[in-house]
Amino acid sequence: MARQIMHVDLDAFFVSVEQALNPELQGKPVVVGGRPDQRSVVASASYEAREFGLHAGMPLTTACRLCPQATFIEGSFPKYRDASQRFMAILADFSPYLEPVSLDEAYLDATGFESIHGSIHQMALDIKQRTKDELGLCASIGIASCKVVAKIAAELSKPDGLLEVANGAERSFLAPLPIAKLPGVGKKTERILNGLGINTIGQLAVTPPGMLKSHFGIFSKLMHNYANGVDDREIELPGAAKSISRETTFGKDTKDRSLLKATLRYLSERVGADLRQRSKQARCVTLKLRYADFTTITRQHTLRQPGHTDQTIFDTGLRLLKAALAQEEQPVRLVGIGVSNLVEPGRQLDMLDSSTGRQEQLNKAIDRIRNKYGFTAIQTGRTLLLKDIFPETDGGYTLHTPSLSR
Ligand code: TTP
Ligand code: MG
Repeated sequence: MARQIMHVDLDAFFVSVEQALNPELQGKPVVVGGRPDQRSVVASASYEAREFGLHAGMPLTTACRLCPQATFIEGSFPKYRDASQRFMAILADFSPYLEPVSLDEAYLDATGFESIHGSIHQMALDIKQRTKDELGLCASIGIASCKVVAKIAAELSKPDGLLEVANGAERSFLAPLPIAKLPGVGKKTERILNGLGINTIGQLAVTPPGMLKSHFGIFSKLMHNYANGVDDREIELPGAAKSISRETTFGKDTKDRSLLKATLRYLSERVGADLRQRSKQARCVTLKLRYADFTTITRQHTLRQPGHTDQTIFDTGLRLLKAALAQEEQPVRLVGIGVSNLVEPGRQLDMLDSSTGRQEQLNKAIDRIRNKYGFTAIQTGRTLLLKDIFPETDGGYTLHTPSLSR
């Protein structure tokens, strides 16, 4: 079944909060950012001010020249934070699958919610009504089968808009739009694409990603997918870790390959255990190395299939480690391994591969024993070496620095 993703974004947020608190400002050109004589830029412009060409990021001096009759307000962050919290609380009443993206913007998964509200369209109208009644603010909403299309729909619907893109109509909806409408396409990317004769999202959609690879590297595939309305990103609930990593600084800088490998194995097992504890799979593995002179490098590899076994993390990390060491003479001061781009476990092609299936079974058994008796209850071949080298670490507990980044 197709998902129903909503993107909700408040119109002229900072300005609208000021207008809600001071009705005299309503319907007028208003700018939040500072006084016109300040060397600052426009943070938010009312839609009335936008008619004079004002927009976020414009120097206030320019804004004042274009629209001297506007009211310029310095703004106060606590007011906006308060409004934002109340806005998110309203959204949370509608769906627990809520991902706040910024102060005035959130994604919501509304799949299957039509039975509660009559339709998803009605649900969006209800959200808009409550936001208006309780906060005096206007929300624009895009509804589509994925995040990127919902976001673009919300943006196009502004102000006070509601735009629904039917499942299956994503490509034809996106096709005529200029590429700058695609999230992530900034001025520089736009220039490069225009240089290649690509001006619309539709033209980008039919350009083979291989043709863009020399310009945009790994992002070419992502751009291609987005341009085709393909985006399988899930709603990320706050508090869900975006990445999991562990690292170790050696007591003494080292070039000892066995020690580096053993440490990498140990760290991979810790990361793998964390990942499985959270019932996640990772698409990306990152190796971090700091050399004796403190130069720090990271090397990343995207897995063909998302994985969560210790072996997958370790094997990938080891390949990256070998490649990095081949290019550097210096001893290593720190080694770290991390996983990111975390996804819910889905049906996996790799499960058909019996060696992966066996690894999963093995990890399950090890996790069970470790959960009961502690992480060090089981030492795998490589990490046993660490016990001799760092006896004081009890096989590891003081050795690692866990890090969950959000
Ligand atoms: P936006 O949602 O980008 O802008 P907006 O809400 O003012 O207008 P729109 O109707 O187009 O959504 O950003 C939300 C708030 O974030 C905005 O009101 C002010 C703040 N902001 C800045 O402080 N600096 C900036 O450069 C931008 C773009 C926004
Ligand atoms: Mg906004």
